[in-house]
Amino acid sequence: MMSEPVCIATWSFGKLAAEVASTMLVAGASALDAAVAGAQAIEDDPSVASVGFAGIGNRIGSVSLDACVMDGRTLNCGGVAGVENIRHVAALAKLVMEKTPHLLLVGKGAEWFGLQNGFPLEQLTTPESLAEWYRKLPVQNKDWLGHDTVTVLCRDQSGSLGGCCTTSGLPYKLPGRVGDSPIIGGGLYVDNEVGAAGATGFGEEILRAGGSLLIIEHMRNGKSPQEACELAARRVNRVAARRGETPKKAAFIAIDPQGITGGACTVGTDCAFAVSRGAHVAMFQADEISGV
Ligand code: SD4
Repeated sequence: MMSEPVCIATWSFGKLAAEVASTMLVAGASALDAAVAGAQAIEDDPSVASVGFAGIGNRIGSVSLDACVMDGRTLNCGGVAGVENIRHVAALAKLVMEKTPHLLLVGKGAEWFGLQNGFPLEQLTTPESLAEWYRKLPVQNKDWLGHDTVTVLCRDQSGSLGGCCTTSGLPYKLPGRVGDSPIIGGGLYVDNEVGAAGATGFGEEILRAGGSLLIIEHMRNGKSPQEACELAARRVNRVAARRGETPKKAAFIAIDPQGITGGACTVGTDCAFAVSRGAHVAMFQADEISGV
């Protein structure tokens, strides 16, 4: 029996990712291919200052991209981190998955691998993105600065799950800093037996709390996608409370093999997400969770 294609993607620009992914899913594409194509539309959009081309730079003004992908059918996965001259890092992560025995390539090694496989090397800053970087330099990462990663989770017509997470990471991060987004189990985890989950927000806190794999394991133990995302947000709150800190912004999305979706975030994260069913895309607001 054919499954209804479903996609869930983070933030308001997730709408474009869901539109692109759902068009592909309806045409019969695999969940992973659709997720990567959806994410790539955001990587290509210079008006999104937190993903791909024209992302906001690190402390020294370089754009440094992170991404990963995972196929829920095979548990095949791959990631790249600290990539400074290739824009389509989601596709590059997929190639790491397909063509190497490794899961994660970083920096110059990832760029060399991309170059060997036909990815063009390019300048990822634009005059506008550099001007924006300079304008916000005085506040740096003391504030959120609207910095948002796109995580795209899909279920295809065969009922299989696939996902992708791509970002330019926290703005003004130290050179070499890597967050949760390219880490399998951090920014993304996909397992057809259970579901798919992804994260956005402060990577340090997402990883400290256990990341996306935490959501998958809650679902494996019987929680719904919504309950599991709420538990992850609570865990972020709890970890922060133990450390005497205010919880930082973090949001989680998930989908199960039946196509049921969920989304939750810490208070003040204000995270919208897009869900497509068939070709229809609708926007939702992640529930803000204050408890621990
Ligand atoms: C990171 N998690 O590098 C990413 C940033 C992000 O929404 O998700 N922003 O920590």
